[in-house]
Amino acid sequence: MCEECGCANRKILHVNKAVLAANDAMAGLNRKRIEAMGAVAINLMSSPGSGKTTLLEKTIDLVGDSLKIGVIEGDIETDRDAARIRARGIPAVQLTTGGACHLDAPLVHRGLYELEVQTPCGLDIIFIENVGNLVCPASFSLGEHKRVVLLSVPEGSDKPAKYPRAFMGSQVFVITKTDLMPYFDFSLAEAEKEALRLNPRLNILCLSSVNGDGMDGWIDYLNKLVNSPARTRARVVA
Ligand SMILES: Nc1nc2c(ncn2[C@@H]2O[C@H](COP(=O)(O)OP(=O)(O)OP(=O)(O)O)[C@@H](O)[C@H]2O)c(=O)[nH]1
Ligand SMILES: [Mg+2]
Repeated sequence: MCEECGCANRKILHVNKAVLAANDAMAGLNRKRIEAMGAVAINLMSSPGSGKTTLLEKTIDLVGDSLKIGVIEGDIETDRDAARIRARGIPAVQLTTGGACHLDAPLVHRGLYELEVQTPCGLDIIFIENVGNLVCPASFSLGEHKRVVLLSVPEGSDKPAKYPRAFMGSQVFVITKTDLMPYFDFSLAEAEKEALRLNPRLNILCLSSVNGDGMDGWIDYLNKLVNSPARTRARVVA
C-alpha cells in the first residue's frame, strides 16, 4: 500500500462504487417486479433484536385479513424469522446471507421470485426485514419504496447521532419497545431531535408491539401507503 498518495484506497473506492452501481441496477429491476405484483415494499432496518419481526407479527395480527402481506426475511443464518411469519399464515421467504451483514438487490431479486410463485394473486405490501445491523443495510438499495429504521428503547437515545446514515436515508423512524421506557434512561426528546437534525422530513412513530401502544399510528401509515395515488398508478401500469 502506498502511504504517500493513498492509491490503494482509491482502488478500494473504485471497486465499492462498481459494486453499488451493479446493486442499484438490480434494485431498479426489483422495483419493477414489486410493482408488477401490485405491491409497495418496505425495507425494515435496525440493530439485532430491536423488534422488527415482532412488529411484523403484530402488524399481521392487526391487518393480516385486510391487507395482502408478503415478507422477505434477511438473516445471516437460520430461517427462524420466516418460520415465525409463516406460523401466522403469511407467505414468507427466508434469505440467508451466510455472513454478509446486509441484504443486497440480487439476493432480494431471488426472494421476490420465490414470493411471486407463492402469491399468484399479488400482494399489497412486501416487508423486507433486513439483517440486524444499523450500519451496512443503509448503503444497499433493494428496490424498496420506503425505508423504515427502528430503534428500541433499551438501545439508547444517542444512536441516531452515532449511526446517521440509516436515519438520513429513511422515510420513517419507529421507536420500539416504548413499554420499557420506565426502566431505561431513554430520552425521547434527544432521539427525535437528533434524528430530525439528520433528516428533517422523517416521520417519527413510537410504539410497543407488546402492549399495542402506538400501533394505530403505524397501521394508519401502512393503510395510507397502500392507498396512495402513486401505488394505484403503479398497479394500473403493471
Ligand atoms: N418489551 C418489549 N419487548 C419487545 C418488543 N418488541 C419486541 N420485543 C422483544 O425483543 C426481542 C427481539 O425481538 P425481535 O422481533 O426478534 O427482534 P428483531 O429485530 O427481529 O431481531 P433480529 O431479526 O435478530 O435482528 C424479543 O424477545 C421480543 O419479544 C416490545 O415492543 N416491547
Ligand atoms: Mg427478526
